[in-house]
Amino acid sequence: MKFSLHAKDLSSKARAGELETAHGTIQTPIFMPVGTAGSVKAVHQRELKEDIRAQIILGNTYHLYLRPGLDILAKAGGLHRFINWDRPILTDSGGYQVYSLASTGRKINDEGVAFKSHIDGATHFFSPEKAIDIQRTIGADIIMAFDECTPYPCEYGYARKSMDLTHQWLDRCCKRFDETTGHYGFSQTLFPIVQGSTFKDLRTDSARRIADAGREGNAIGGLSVGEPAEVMYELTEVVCDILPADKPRYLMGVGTPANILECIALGVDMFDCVMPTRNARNGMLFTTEGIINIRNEKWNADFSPIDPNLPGYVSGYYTKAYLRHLVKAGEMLGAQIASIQNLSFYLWLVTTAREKIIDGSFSEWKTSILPTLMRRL
Ligand code: PRF
Repeated sequence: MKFSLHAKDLSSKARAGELETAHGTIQTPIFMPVGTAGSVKAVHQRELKEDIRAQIILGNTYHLYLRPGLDILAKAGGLHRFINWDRPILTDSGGYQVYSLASTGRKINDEGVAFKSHIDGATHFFSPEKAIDIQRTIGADIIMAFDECTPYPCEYGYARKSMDLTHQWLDRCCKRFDETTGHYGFSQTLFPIVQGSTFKDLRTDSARRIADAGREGNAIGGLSVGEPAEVMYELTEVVCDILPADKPRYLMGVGTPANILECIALGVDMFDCVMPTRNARNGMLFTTEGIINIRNEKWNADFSPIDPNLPGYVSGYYTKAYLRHLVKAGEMLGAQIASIQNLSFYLWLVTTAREKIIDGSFSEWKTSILPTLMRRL
């Protein structure tokens, strides 16, 4: 993997770069649509490429390991081949999903985490070594270290203990990763994850420790878990200022359009979040003109396009009134159109941010566009 910086904003810490992987080059800052179980919900791979212009998607170790399972993924020749996606993929390690999805009957110790499958209740065990082995078999370009994501709020004592455990697990992840090779003839890279809850001193310690691991990219976890946005920005800034500038920084599970622009301004290069797809399925649309609840009565005879300013096909082709009808009627096409709209918007957002960083107008653009993007229509 190779990361190169192409431009830096003068009035913020925003950067525009390029990340080369075995499955192609990603232009940063980038948003990565979440394809949890081998599918970005309600969206075809062709739409992801051609309409949404996704450059990299995410998969989840936890889900893929439980279903379809490693046997099938190995037989398919890895996740890229299984799902027919030839662009980059990143997999999360399971360190977060084990906490958010398998919360009952979970037992954590130094060795790893025992948890019950949310599908059939069967008990499984993830260790740092196992999380690496599984991600070798899944075969994503970028794989994540096994961590513990603390909840919010979190007591200082627990946050410190948990962070230390994440650091110990990182050493084990790195060792396993460096002792093994990719299964499918291309190389993978491992990103470690900063933790430390909402405590500046812990975040500082963790960021130094993660930087010292000397991997090709670094991630920030444990944020956007319920803390106020200002707290998230403050800690993101503390961490970004410590993580090496010449490597990509990935802020996990973030966020709203405002969160993304603010964190780009702090030096974050990569984002993922279920918000565009999950909210789409509930009828909440992100558009270049503001946020729309398409279930609202006011759209019932609005025959204007969903979003006239986006380049993708669905945004200009379908009307708000038609999409409202589909969503109200529970038609599956409603979820499809809304998901494509929201992801097109998120990719437009980061692509435009990148253009503005390069042409030197990012900060002014951010300030002028945010009220429009976040207003409720
Ligand atoms: N750790 C991992 N994945 C994550 C997170 C984390 O802390 C978050 C927190 N926002 C989202 N996804 N492994």
